[in-house]
Amino acid sequence: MSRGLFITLEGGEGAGKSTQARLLAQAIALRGIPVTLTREPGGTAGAEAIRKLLLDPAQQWTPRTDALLFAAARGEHVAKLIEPALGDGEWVVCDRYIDSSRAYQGGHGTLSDDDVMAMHVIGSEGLMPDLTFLLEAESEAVQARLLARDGNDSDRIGGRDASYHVRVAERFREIAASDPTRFVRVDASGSVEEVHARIMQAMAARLGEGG
Ligand code: T5A
Repeated sequence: MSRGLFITLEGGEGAGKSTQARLLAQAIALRGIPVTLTREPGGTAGAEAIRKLLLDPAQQWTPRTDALLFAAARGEHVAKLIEPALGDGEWVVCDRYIDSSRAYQGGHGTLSDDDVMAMHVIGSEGLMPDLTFLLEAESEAVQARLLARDGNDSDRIGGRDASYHVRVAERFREIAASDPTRFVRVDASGSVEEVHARIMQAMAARLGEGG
């Protein structure tokens, strides 16, 4: 049995990753390919418990603890869900993965990209996706989406100021530029259906549908 394809979706808050991950997994399943849809932080009971700690606004983790907790959650997720599924020949569609840690925890402030990748090697044996979609949308469109969904509520990380998110978007672009074979940058503006169509266009070759 051949190993499954590991696909991740990345980008800032409200770019539409969860929506597009769900649609992509449905499209893959419709073609008769076994697929697991999952997310980070989370995906297993233990990693979901760590997610609660990470997104609790009452906690003030240091940047190092923060990065270690994300790496620990990922380690559980990879060992107990992602790796077994890929080994069984299933495709895995994951809403955020290591590139989120590189963009949010690494590359600026306390930890370098190398630090984050070193934690990834220890926590998850360095497992990298085969294909990563970076969803990029204008911040005005994203704000409107999040306001419509959440009102004024937001989690600890999503609640940070605009300049923080600009830096994160910049980091994502740098990371994508450093690995153009793995990354596909997707214009995430427009309707849900339009964005899905762009992703499916980029998936065509992988699905054996030409294009
Ligand atoms: N984090 C995560 C790290 O710091 N390091 C890490 O290693 C990891 C893994 C996760 C937080 O943790 C941080 C990053 C995050 O801050 P989360 O709640 O999972 O927290 O946050 P997000 O992943 O950003 O989830 P969001 O739900 O906020 O964003 P999505 O998934 O990009 O957007 P989605 O699909 O939920 O859509 C948001 C809203 O917009 C609508 C949807 O219906 C929804 O209401 N929508 C659209 N509306 C109009 N047009 C479209 N094209 C639309 N697409 C979606």
